[in-house]
Amino acid sequence: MPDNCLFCKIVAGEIPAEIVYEDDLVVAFKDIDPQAPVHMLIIPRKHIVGMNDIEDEDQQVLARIHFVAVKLARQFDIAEPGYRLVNNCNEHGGQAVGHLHYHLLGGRQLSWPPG
Ligand code: D5M
Repeated sequence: MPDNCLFCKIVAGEIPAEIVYEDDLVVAFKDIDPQAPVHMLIIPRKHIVGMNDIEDEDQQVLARIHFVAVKLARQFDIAEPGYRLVNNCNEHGGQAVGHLHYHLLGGRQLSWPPG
């Protein structure tokens, strides 16, 4: 793992986080700066910088992230009336942390288009 990756440190347990789910491929935890009543991040254990760095071998982890998003949406009671799963990619996407992550947001009406 890269020395300076915040989310690798959360995966390794070196930085505390409110973990809501983990398995062999992914970890999910509450966002430190929530933008909605429910706001969690779902990340691969493997260090992948961002969407543009996904490789063939990562298809299983990407499928797992979607599966876990639905599981958490149901668990946190946002499956109905709905939620959003978001990846921010690079500068124009608004990506601040260089370890692939998906925001699971819900619990309020989300607007469209995004800013
Ligand atoms: O989103 C990066 C997200 O990461 C942003 O919503 C804050 C969140 N964040 C940053 N540090 C932490 C820690 N330590 N715990 C939980 N959440 C954190 P981006 O898509 O890169 O803009």
